[in-house]
Amino acid sequence: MPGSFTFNRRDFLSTTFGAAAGFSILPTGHRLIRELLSTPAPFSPFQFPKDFLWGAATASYQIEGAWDEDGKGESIWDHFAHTVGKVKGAATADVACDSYHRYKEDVELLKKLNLNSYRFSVSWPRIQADGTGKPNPKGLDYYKRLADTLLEAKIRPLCTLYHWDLPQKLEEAGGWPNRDLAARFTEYAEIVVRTLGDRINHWCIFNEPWVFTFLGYSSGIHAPARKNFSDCLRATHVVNIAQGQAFRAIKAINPKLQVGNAFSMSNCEPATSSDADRQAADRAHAIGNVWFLHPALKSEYPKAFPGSAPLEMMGVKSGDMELCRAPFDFLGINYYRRQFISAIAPGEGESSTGFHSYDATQGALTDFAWEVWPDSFGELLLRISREYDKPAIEITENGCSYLDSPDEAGRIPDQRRIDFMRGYLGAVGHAIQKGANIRAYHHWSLLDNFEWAEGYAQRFGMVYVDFRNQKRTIKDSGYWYGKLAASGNLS
Ligand code: GBH
Repeated sequence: MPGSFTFNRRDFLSTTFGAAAGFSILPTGHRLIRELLSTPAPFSPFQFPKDFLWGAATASYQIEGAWDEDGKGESIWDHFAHTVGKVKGAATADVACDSYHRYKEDVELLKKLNLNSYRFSVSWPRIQADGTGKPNPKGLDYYKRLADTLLEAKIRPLCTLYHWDLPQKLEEAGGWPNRDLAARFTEYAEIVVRTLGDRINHWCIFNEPWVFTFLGYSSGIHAPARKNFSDCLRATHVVNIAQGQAFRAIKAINPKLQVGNAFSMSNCEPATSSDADRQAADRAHAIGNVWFLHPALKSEYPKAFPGSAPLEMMGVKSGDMELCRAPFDFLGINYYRRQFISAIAPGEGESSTGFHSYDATQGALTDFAWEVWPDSFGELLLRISREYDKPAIEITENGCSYLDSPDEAGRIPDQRRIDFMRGYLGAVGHAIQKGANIRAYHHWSLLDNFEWAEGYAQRFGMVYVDFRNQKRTIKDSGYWYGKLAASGNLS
């Protein structure tokens, strides 16, 4: 009944929350789940192309530490972690992996793993403590040194301009729902690219805009911990504008620079074969996967609601959609797990709006209780490839948390991570065979690190970090991945 649809804030909240944090669990034995069971495709060996890039990814706040050194300002994540009750175990990233001081050791690790691409991010408050004004030369120097060390090691730097550490002062000025942020961000992007664009050719503008807008401004489980739905929607629009403006600003500095973004994506699988569930899954895909991609490539919001998008609530003005345009040179995709999507909430009956999102639990679960289901990754990659005309794709993140720690001999036998990587890289190979143009894979993460609201309770690294003394030890999965990177032969 699209004609009679009116935008209902409460419905939307409940549905988007489900998708946001994976809060809903489909009850075991619920009739929906039985229709979903599919058999995983058998693994098939794959020889990756010679020029395929093998990488690892990290982010400034999660690894750097040195939170107030050399003129760095406070970020919303410093503020959040320093607030009682926000992060598990009262953990902070004041020190984290201390990569601000140990970056050379970390580049050595990348070399040992035979990797030729490293995705890292720049901390905005290191460059502009308050988010405006003159750049801090010491902050810029750090990233110059890091980039030069990578280049000497023949590792391609892939630099993300924003991986969630907004200067706290800008949050106090209204944060991402404030339209001024688009200009502030563009100015910051220009500073970084003017300084580092001579040595870094590949850029991601934002990391996971969906996550930092929805979890930061709507569900509040991430910094800046606001719980205001219309603020969140406004933030998504400002971020879309910022994305377009930063894209043009970078190209104006040097049109040869390759500019992309890192989108969080999750295969949205209808809970049953009913039309209602299929449509719900399409809406979940529109909001969760392409809300920041569609405006960039098509100058319009995707069809996420039974009616049209709540443009007024989002603060969309005439001419804005042109500002959002960003014809990316490549799409970065961060992929972790699929979601089951239903139009029906168990026990609640039919929902005329939105969708309900459930964590799938058919496959094995990681220690973060995320389902391992590689086929869903291949499907998502082929869908994006099909719907956006075969763009160049880089996997900018993919990984899993397992808590394996050193045995008596000091070795870390994390076979489950090896199985995960083998499965998910198999899915990448499968998608390439079917015509997707995928040129790089970055494992999340190089190091065990500060996992946001989870603190140090999750370990995503191929390298174990002993946070008592900062000792790094390559896990078995790291050695396995290193061999694969050298041969390109997944078997
Ligand atoms: C990516 O986020 C991030 O880019 C990276 O920084 C992070 O370390 C990595 O993945 C691993 O998480 O949804 O209920 O499980 C992925 C999105 C958002 C997933 C927060 C974990 C925690 C709450 N992440 N979410 S829940």
